[in-house]
Amino acid sequence: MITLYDLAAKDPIKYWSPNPWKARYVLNLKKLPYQTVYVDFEDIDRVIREAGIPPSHHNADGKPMHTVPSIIDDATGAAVTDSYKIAEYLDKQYPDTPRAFPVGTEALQGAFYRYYNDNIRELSLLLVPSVPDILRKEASLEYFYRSRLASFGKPVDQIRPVGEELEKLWEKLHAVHDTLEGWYTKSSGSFLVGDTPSFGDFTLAGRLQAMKIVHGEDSEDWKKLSTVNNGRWAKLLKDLEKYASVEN
Ligand SMILES: N[C@@H](CCC(=O)N[C@@H](CS)C(=O)NCC(=O)O)C(=O)O
Repeated sequence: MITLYDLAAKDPIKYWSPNPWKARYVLNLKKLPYQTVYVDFEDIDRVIREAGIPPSHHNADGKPMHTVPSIIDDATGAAVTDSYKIAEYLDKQYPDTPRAFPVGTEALQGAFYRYYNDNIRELSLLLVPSVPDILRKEASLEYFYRSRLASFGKPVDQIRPVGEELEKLWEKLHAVHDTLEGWYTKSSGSFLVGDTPSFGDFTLAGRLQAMKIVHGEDSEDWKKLSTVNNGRWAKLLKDLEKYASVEN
């Protein structure tokens, strides 16, 4: 059995966090049996470390940091962290299952991932201020406010841009999605690689899911994102629905 470590949220939301979403999509694509452990923000570093999973990165001050998603695979004893590495591990370990990185697309996946992550950062200026609404514990809120003040340099409730700055942010986000739309239009199917869902689609969908779940389906932010590019991104989530279950 594989154990997936994911971020907790208060009822009725179960899972929402963009990076764990990618691992969940991959596990569902492969139909591998797994269980999910939901961890509150303030416990992530300790719980993942105590589970024997390596750090995903080091803080600016050199402190090793543990993050979700992480997995432990009882069948092999492997402990893997980072959504990309988890997908690579599962492709290698379970070669008879559908691949997150279809053969021959590895370079494309890497380039797509790099472009997306480098250009979508500003989306977090919309996402982060709304995250406190869905956390389930007081301690999580305290941790979240403290850690985001350190990383964003301002209090969480001042992160969301307003007025002209908000307009500029949306212009940038639309431009990024226009580029993605251009690439998807060239595909022979509805996914990045024709009719085959792959890690690139999951990367995008993970962030879209987070926006939709954290802000809510009726929110202005989700309406904006889900209607640009002729509704392509809402359709992408729909097309991936069968890989979006909590557990298989
Ligand atoms: N590059 C990593 C990023 C993982 C990451 O940043 N995870 C966040 C949740 S989406 C986390 O665990 N944060 C812990 C914290 O903020 O303390 C991946 O793709 O898995």
